[in-house]
Amino acid sequence: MLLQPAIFLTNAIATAARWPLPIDASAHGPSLDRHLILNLWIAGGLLALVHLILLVGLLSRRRTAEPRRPWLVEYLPLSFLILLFTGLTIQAEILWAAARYTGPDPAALQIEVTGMQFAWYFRYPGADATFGRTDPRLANPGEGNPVGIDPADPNGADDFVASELVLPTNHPIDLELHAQDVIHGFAIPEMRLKQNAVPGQTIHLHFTPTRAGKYAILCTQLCGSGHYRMQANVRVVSPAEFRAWLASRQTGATP
Ligand SMILES: [Cu+2]
Repeated sequence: MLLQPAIFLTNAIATAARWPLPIDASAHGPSLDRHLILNLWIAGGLLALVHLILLVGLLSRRRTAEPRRPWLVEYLPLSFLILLFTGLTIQAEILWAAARYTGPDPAALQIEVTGMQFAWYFRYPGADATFGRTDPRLANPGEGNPVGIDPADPNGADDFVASELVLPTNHPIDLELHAQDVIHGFAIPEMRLKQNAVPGQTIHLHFTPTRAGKYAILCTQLCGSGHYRMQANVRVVSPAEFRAWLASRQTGATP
């Protein structure tokens, strides 16, 4: 009867020991991982402590009419826990805000990300580094204009839209998130990024990829019947490869 819980516990410890986090491919990833692991250790330690106290209480079975020294057994630990969790929350908020509210590097590469049922599209501003106007009424994936670039705006003439996000290593990136229909969840586990794309809102997310490779971009919000296949790739390449890819796209050649 005790065999099943024992197997479960052994598996849980073995999984935790291997620590199956995805690899870290962004500059801000290690600080988020450190905070996550610190939280897990603290929560695990408190869980063990609570069960130890419960066990000691059950086994000792000492009863007194009035609790003695309540400040020592109640108020002091409670104050410590309030301080601890406030500190952890503030630190988590600082880490979260660093990718959003601190503002990107002025030299960051601007890319517009649009989520729609059921695909991600990535618009690059072209040689003029300026995005052209868009109009949702012009959006037509079947005619090669999935985000609705307005042909009347000259700034949009050199914009191009890719179905794969290509980024150079060690260069700051500023993503501008949009959603065309419903809420989509933009997530790249290896970049430690996760942010909802909300219709009618422009949400910025900035980061620096540090490791070349190909990683999956997921949608983490149940956005409709095709949600399961709403995926794209991010390909992080060397700056020279990125320049070559950009040049091939700007001249209209197939990458
Ligand atoms: Cu989606």
